[in-house]
Amino acid sequence: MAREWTGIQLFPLATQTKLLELLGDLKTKERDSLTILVMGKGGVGKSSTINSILGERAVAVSAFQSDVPRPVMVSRERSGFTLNIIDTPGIVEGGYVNDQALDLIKRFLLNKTIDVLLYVDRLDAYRVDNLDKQIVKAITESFGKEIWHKGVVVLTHAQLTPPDCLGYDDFFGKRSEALLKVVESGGRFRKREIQGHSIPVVLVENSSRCNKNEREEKILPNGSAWIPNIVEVITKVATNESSSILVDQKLIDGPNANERGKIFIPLIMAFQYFFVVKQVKKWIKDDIAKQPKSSWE
Ligand SMILES: Nc1nc2c(ncn2[C@@H]2O[C@H](COP(=O)(O)OP(=O)(O)O)[C@@H](O)[C@H]2O)c(=O)[nH]1
Ligand SMILES: [Mg+2]
Repeated sequence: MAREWTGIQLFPLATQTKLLELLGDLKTKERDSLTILVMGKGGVGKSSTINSILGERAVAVSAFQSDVPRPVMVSRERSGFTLNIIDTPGIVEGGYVNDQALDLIKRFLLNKTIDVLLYVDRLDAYRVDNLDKQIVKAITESFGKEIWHKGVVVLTHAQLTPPDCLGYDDFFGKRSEALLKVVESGGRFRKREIQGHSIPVVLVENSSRCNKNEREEKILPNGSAWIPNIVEVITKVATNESSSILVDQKLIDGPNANERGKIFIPLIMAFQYFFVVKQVKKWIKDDIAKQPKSSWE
């Protein structure tokens, strides 16, 4: 059941106007609902970003462990338009992708259609590592690589002074490039597939100390008002030429789950016959031969 999206009225007027304009655009494209899936490591600001977009404290935020270890969907309605946002627990634990958490998310999403995937990480991280690759791979294996055509990379903690005398835009460029490379390799995209399907990267600053412009909108060091910007990118991706992702049982089971490995069955049976059955038969025969004859035989 969707509640009224009242948080929108708490935004500065300029933001409200822009958001209502974007919702209006969606309605002209005959979209009266959007479902956004939010994923990423724990503690990167997934829940905070959702709250910022909705303009209310809709999901729990914690500086430490995620307190709700399962996905939650928040739905808000505004003049006949429904926005669904699915918050998920971080899928990384102790340096590994947590398959159980991933399974939980998949089951939660069963029969839902994802219009946009927000892949969240922090802007103020200087390296990408194998773990990032593993997360992207896990998402790709769970929902198919097409999910990235509906993907947006979101970088939080965007109010920062870059290190090493780099300019803000240069730093943002370098960080985006590094992350997009991970997505491209973890999503197993070929060069050809990347062209024309570039994944947008957007900046977010959830802190209450985020700077504001003269219209009271939260702005980034490069001057852009980030809330209208992220919502605009979300609506663009939602309505791009790629189809939304329906999470059905087949998708959850993986490609040809029943077929997988079937061609090996004759091989395995032959192996069993020659190396197991024959050996066991030989042992039995030897045992019989070794057995002392009973006196009555
Ligand atoms: N400064 C700053 N802190 C943030 C930002 N986003 C999240 N946080 C803080 O980081 C911590 C984890 O945030 P949370 O949204 O719970 O992360 P999640 O585990 O990915 O859902 C909380 O203490 C947030 O207040 C941000 O953009 N800037
Ligand atoms: Mg969270």
